[in-house]
Amino acid sequence: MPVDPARAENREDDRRTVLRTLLGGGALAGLAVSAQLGAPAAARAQALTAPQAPQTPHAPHPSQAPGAVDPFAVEKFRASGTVREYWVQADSFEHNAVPNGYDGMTGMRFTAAQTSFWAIGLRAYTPNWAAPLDPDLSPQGVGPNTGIPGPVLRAEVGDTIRVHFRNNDTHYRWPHSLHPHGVGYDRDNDGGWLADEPDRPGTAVAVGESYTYTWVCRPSSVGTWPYHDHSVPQSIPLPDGSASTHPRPDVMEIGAELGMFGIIAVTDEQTPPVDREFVLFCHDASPADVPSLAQNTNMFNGGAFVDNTPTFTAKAGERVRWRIAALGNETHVFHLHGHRWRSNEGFQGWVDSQIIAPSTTLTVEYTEDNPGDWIYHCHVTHHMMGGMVGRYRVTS
Ligand SMILES: [Cu+2]
Repeated sequence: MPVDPARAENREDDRRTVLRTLLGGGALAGLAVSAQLGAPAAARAQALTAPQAPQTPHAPHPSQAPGAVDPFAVEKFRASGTVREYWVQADSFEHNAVPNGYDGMTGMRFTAAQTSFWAIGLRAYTPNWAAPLDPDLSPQGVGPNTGIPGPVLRAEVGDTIRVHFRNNDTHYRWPHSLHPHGVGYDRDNDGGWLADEPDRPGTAVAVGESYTYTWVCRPSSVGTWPYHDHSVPQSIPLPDGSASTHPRPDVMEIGAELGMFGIIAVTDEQTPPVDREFVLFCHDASPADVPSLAQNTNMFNGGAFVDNTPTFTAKAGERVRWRIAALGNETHVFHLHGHRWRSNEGFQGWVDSQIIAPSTTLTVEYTEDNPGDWIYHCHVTHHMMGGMVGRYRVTS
């Protein structure tokens, strides 16, 4: 039976809604207990069980609980009428992941030749790709717009995101595409290339060509999502100019390994406003795929090691949100010194480290209360040594 993508998406949304309902505190479990025990007993039971409320053993299945959402309900896209238009271009450029040549954590030094490669980044432009947009690091902004990561694509639930994408990869001259996560789209707006159907629209945009993607923001689209190149697999020739002799020389999503990715941020009326929003992309490139690199390079936003990765800043009292995404071959642990926040997924509670795997995301929120010079890093040792360390500077 063919799978209706809209229906599959609806299920995912409703699961999240159920989770949110459960997370909303002990209210749901409390209601269930009241129904079974009568009011005074229920009050005692709730007092005893309050800290473990979501684990109450006699709670009905979430889909049967009062106020819960039917996990099989079909979600409707209700258009707000707002179209968020972005002009995005893939540009190729020489990129050094360690411009200061120094790992400030271990003291090791690198030459530019060891840490440089030809990257492909995504930049936001004025209409018709006339001029790159200025950087905007505000919570509503596109970000640094340096190419790695690509611009933050922002929208509200009900909005349509329209991305006019142009391939200006004049170095590799490969076809490219944009594939989004989290939003609604049909197959002509998916961007995922398959050898089975190589001519599907929008999956292999040739150099010099353009394609317009249309994505809709359903209630299930709220949150932080990645988008990235998902076009034809390719390989970079070895330094002597020869092709790899590996039986599968071509690398899937090599465009994303070289920098073609960014974050989609979808908000609704429940999304709290913040004073600072940090966009952090975790990604890696290996000498096996990118032969000019001397070692596995583990990057935050295209940089490796402190002062090459972003230095984020905040003031005590500010509401801070990190939107974090990962792509590549590795699973990471985001750790921030001096801070804790409430996990809104997986383990429910206070955390200071959270696992993030390729194509998953984290939305970390807290009120800043700890002035000082801190670091954030991946807590996988080899990834720290590969560059995944950055600074976070909090002033009072
Ligand atoms: Cu890691």
